[in-house]
Amino acid sequence: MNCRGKILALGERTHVMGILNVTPDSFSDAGQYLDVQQALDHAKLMVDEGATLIDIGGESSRPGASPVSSTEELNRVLPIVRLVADALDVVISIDTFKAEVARKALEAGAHIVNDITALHGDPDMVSVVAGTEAGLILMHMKGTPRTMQQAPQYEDVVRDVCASLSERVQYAEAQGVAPERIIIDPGIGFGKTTEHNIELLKRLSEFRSLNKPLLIGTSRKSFIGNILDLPVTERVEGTVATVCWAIAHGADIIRVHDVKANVRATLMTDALCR
Ligand code: 8Y7
Repeated sequence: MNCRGKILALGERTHVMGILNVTPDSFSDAGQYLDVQQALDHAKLMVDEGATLIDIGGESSRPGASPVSSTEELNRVLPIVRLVADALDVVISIDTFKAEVARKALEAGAHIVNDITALHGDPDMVSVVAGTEAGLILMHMKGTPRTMQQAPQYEDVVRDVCASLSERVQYAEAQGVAPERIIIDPGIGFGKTTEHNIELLKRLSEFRSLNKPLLIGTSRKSFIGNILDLPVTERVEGTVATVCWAIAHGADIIRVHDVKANVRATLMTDALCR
């Protein structure tokens, strides 16, 4: 996959995307990386540990989080996108659903747009992506971050999410996004109960029918906390278990906070299943 000149060799191995939150209220790294130097150090560490992508986000998508303006989001992410792009040989994704933030982040050196609304958040997003050679992650979410955990219901969660992603892929392609630059993601935890998340993972291989690279983000999420009865700081092993399972059932990219543990698990799982 070629994203604005940067090559991501998919299929041969699983790629690990390290999470770089630049929000004062993000749910597991609260306020730790607001400082740009600290953020760069954290990105460097993740790359040293084996991350081949860094996902930079300036707005918390935690359930119930309050929205931030484009200006505030840009103030948070742009300096860091620039620094990471200059200093590190890594694929940068910008976690935003705002077209203006995406456009400026791509200009500053990002390669992929990670849109958790799958182009529902901003009508201008699709043309920003189509007008560049950026990659696009289409993630499924039911509702909005504020409302998504209010008793989500599905007829068949896997079929519903598959159908929704398929429709979003068709829309993106019809609007000019290159088919080979689209990545899909079922959006673990976004408008899903613990049972829904487990069902999505159990039947993950059904997403292969969409013929797109598959990204999975389970890192430290509540369903792991619910099953293990552990707080967010104690979910690494649970996360690793889901990562190995996801790779064995078709994931191409995994999005995680704890890069070292998950890279080791990924290399081992790749040796067993690829
Ligand atoms: C995901 C994500 C988050 C995910 C993609 C968290 C931004 C919540 N989760 N993007 N973002 N997939 N593509 O717990 O699962 O990290 S934020």
